[in-house]
Amino acid sequence: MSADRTPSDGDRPGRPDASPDRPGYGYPRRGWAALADHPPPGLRGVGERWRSPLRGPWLTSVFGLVLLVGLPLVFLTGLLDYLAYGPQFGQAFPRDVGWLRLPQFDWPTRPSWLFRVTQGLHVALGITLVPVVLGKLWSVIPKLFDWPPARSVAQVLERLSLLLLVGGILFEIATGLLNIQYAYLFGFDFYTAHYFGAWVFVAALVVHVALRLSRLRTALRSRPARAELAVPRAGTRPERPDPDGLVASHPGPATVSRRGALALVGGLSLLLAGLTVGQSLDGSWRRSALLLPRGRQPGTGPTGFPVNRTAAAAGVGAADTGPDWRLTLRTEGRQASLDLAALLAMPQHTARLPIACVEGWSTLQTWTGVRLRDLAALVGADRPRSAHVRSLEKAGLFAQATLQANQVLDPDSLLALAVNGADLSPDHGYPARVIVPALPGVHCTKWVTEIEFRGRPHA
Ligand SMILES: Nc1nc2c(c(=O)[nH]1)N[C@H]1C(S)=C(S)[C@@H](COP(=O)(O)O)O[C@H]1N2
Ligand SMILES: [Mo]
Repeated sequence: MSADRTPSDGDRPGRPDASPDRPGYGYPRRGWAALADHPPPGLRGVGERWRSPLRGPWLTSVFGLVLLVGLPLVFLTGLLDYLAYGPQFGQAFPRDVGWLRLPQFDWPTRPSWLFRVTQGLHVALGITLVPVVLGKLWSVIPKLFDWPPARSVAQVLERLSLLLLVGGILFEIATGLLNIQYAYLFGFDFYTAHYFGAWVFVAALVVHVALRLSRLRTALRSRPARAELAVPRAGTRPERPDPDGLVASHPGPATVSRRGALALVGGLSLLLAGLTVGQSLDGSWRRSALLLPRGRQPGTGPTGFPVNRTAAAAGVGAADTGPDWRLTLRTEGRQASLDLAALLAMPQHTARLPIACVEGWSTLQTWTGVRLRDLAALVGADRPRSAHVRSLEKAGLFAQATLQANQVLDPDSLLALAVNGADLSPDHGYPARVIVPALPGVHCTKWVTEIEFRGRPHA
């Protein structure tokens, strides 16, 4: 059904330039005012092209409210993930964040699923909100063609904040999605770009919310959600013209109801969530993670869980991990060298702990091995301040990692020699790998060859 009113531009609030009451109306205008009357050819009449009667403050505010709740959660879990990397050891990227430095604390080891949840939420919620972001952009698209581009200082500042807001969120989505697909197509460091991009976006979001929150509240109150969701397509009418010009000046007939539009966006979000969560769940769920190639089940048996980097890719061969393999333990002035038999002769401890990859996938497995604190005690480091772990892998960012004191001393922190009752497979780090509760997967070093305990033992 078509609109039951035919408003002209002159009726519309918020476009004073076109008002017949304006002094000088009807005469050719000069300077800035003339610019307003002469949009560039590509923009001429562009506002009229967007005629959906669904567009308006209410729909925009519904999307806005969802994002207002969801995006801060994505941001906060992102910051937590940064802190989990151990920025105090220079392990988080970007290393130097200037005055954006976050309060530093030792990332806890309990609950052991902490990083699994913060990182899983960051990635899954980020993906799930993509359709809502697109819905929100669709709902405000005529605003992006606002003309004249600069009407007042306030309008210029607002448009600038919108540029950072829209540009910021699209940049975060693009870099985030490429990263979890392991597609490093960009010529810059992902972590640095994603980190600073997030701050740019959040700064613009704060400005945007400060400017718009009261309008969001008014718009949501203008149409009770329950009543609006009961309206079918045939009864769908445009909202009243609004000062922001979201409502089309010549709305066309509704091709879908507002509830239909919301169901479409919500349905797409659920679909994306459904294709994502499997990467954080064990069992047959994992097979549903169609969007996340690395989070899927690589095989069966005790070592049939995802592999980040294979032994072959890491350049670790059978010769390195055979009978000549030794674990070197170091601390100030002391050193010990153990072969696999010596490690297996030490007290073995079993713990059920997750590996949670920064790219979003995670898995819970049962690990058996020697406690890190027992290894520290072996070289007299009863209370080390940190431990530096090195892999047989020669190059690469993940060939080493530094652990905090609490991560060394936790009774479930292991140099694992077995998983689910079987020897580690070559791809999972044979003969020995680190596994620590709540530690990002990236620091669970595989093919360990040396651990150096640092910091004076306390008296
Ligand atoms: N030496 C070494 N250890 C490593 C890595 C690596 O590339 N090299 N990848 C890390 C990452 S990013 C993750 S998520 C876990 C994955 O462990 P898995 O491959 O056994 O599942 O191993 C970690 N340990
Ligand atoms: Mo990882």
